[in-house]
Amino acid sequence: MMRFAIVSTSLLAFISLTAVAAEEVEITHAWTRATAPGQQVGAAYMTLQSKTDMALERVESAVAGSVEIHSMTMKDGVMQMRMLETLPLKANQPEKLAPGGFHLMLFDLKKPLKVGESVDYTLHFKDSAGKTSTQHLISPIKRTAD
Ligand SMILES: [Cu+2]
Repeated sequence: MMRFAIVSTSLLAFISLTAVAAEEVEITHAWTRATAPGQQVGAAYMTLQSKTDMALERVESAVAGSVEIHSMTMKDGVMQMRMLETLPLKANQPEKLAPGGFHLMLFDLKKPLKVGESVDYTLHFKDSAGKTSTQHLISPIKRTAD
């Protein structure tokens, strides 16, 4: 009986560890736009899909002084960019960050972003219960989405 109890406890521990390690938001089509020499601002794109209602709250990268979540809309024939406090992700509904729409804006770049290299990001999420989580992303630097 004692042995059975020990086995089932470690099995439970294993299951909960696996659950924590599983990534709750699937990140695909990630890329960061290459910059010209002297350019201080960059942009990054990706598709985010969460299994549950979630919000992207904050993004960090060592290559940028700050990273903002932006939307881009056409108003009276003029492209307008707006900073978002959070980017809501509906369960199982892909949210595309792509040129002309949502994007991450990188300010105060520490170095030029060169094609063939990559940028590391830390994405901070919060679910509808208020639980926060982070995910790391390695995004290749490209000239276009290809
Ligand atoms: Cu922007």
